[in-house]
Amino acid sequence: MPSITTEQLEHFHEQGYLVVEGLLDPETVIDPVIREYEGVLDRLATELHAAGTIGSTYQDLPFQERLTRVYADSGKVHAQYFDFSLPQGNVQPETPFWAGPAVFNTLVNEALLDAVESIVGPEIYSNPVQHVRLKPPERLTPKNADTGLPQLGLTPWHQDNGVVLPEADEGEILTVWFSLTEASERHGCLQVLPGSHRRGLLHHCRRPVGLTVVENMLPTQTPVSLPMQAGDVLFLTQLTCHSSLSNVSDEVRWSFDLRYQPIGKPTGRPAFPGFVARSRANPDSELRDPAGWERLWRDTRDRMARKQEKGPFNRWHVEDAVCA
Ligand SMILES: O=C(O)CCC(=O)C(=O)O
Ligand SMILES: [Fe+2]
Repeated sequence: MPSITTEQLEHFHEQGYLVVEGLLDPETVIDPVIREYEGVLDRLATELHAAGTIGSTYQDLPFQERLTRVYADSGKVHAQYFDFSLPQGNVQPETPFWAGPAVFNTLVNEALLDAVESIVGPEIYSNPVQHVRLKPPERLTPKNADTGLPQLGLTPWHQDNGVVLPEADEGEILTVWFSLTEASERHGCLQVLPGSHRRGLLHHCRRPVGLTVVENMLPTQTPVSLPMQAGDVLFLTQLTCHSSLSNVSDEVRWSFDLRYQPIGKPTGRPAFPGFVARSRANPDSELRDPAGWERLWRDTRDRMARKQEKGPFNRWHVEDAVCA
């Protein structure tokens, strides 16, 4: 059942974003995900220790501190190890990813899909553009040797339509972002430019911090910060300009960003696998098996590794004149 009120829906369409507080239950939805990732971190720490890359497995530390120490000690942010997506190039047969059952259960969570249904309609496809982002305290995050920037820091201003292929331009892809822990400004929460979704797709350029709206095209209004608690959910249109701040706290900012769209439309990332998350018209087509979802990603990894697929994954080119 659609669960967003008319006022909330109006806000979403007017402003290009909407925060729904307390949509996900921390105890029954978020805690199982946290427990699942504790196992993933344990495996990473054990592997790195066995390879002599880190001096301890730090097994007595709580998750956030353990993650930060493992990253710092190994000099590397192992983001791909935790992500439920694949890299956009150089995929290998052993490229790690995590598409576990607790993660899958959040993707098909009823309360979440009810809210998504309010915006996307009753035929809902899980678009494969999705990430877990474990953003460690910036002062403890290993730096990129070439740029001197933290290996995982702020996210620069962009529109999500800018990070996919033009095949998705005519459709509606909804971004769903939530944090598993507190995401205050100090933790590096999201920021939006309200109403920026009305300006169409802006030109993006590849910068050292990532793909970003070309500086002189970004609307000059004051950004709105969106501090959120675990269980609050943010919805963004595919054209809303957004970014995230640096994590200047002592804790990890731990978020999921997911995408949903109407069934049957291009996803903008055809190399990766989506699935039917909800279909009122054809409930039998819904994917309900977490192992089946994991297999979709494993098969995709094997195919991409075998064929050495290279993309493209977006439409922007380094040589674009406006990026000079
Ligand atoms: O979590 C972040 O820092 C950025 C998230 C984002 O850009 C997105 O969810 O589309
Ligand atoms: Fe984004």
